[in-house]
Amino acid sequence: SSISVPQQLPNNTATSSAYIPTRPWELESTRTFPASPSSNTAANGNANVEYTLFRDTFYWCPYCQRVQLQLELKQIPYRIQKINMNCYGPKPPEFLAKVPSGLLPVLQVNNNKNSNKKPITITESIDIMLFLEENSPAETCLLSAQTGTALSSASQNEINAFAQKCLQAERALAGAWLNFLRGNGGRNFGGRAEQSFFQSIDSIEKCLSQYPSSAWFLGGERPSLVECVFAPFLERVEASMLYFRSVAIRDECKWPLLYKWMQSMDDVAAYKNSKSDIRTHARALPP
Ligand SMILES: N[C@@H](CCC(=O)N[C@@H](CS)C(=O)NCC(=O)O)C(=O)O
Repeated sequence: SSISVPQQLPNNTATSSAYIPTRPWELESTRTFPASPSSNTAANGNANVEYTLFRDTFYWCPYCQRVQLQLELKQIPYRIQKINMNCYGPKPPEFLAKVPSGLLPVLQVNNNKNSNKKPITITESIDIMLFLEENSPAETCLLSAQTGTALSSASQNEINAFAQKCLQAERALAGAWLNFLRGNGGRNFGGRAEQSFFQSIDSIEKCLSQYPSSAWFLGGERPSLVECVFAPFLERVEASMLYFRSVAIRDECKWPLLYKWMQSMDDVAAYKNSKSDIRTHARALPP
């Protein structure tokens, strides 16, 4: 039996319904949300959009993905400006003038009330995310007692402290993962790097046990800021561990809460739209 391969792709891919991308924000540079009260932008105009997110041209960067996921979950309108990562090509001088390090993501606040309407520029994904939490309507808050305590009686301070703990577990995972993937010429099985990697997954499982009846880190019914931070890295960890180490982190017996989290995350439309695939991640991140 042979696999049939189309001889030629349709040349009108832009209008063929089979080729409409599922990522709404890639179609245009300004993303608005019909149901969002702050979506009062003129028909095709960019003028009133408060936020510009500078992110990498081909949507590989996990730090950019976490910020964009947050904007999507909060339904905050934003404009995207794509900037090359160094591996694709040069960055525009105007961008480098704003951000000498050249690191992405960058959030530009276009009409900031506190800076005489001069645009301000924020770097570092977590700083951007905390800024967005502080400067958006309370009902969209992804760190609020409402999100966090639907199933508990924790105070906002307790939630913030627990969120911090989760974010530390995320950084520990990122470090342990890259060590296991890349360190020691790839001969890491059975060694310290492998052990630390599994310990970092155990810590995540432990964080998820804080609110065991909810799929989410902070409890409640909606994904939180912690989900936005974790998802892009867990996606890459899952891919590269399967591809290069034959390790499945999505394992219902070993890490049932992480399993439930990953399955639930895959049902979140905003996340699904941002997700890449195992092979792309593996090829982008060889050991
Ligand atoms: N700590 C930074 C890390 C950002 C970062 O490392 N970004 C990489 C892309 S994943 C980057 O812009 N590198 C420069 C380049 O590749 O051009 C953050 O959280 O925002």
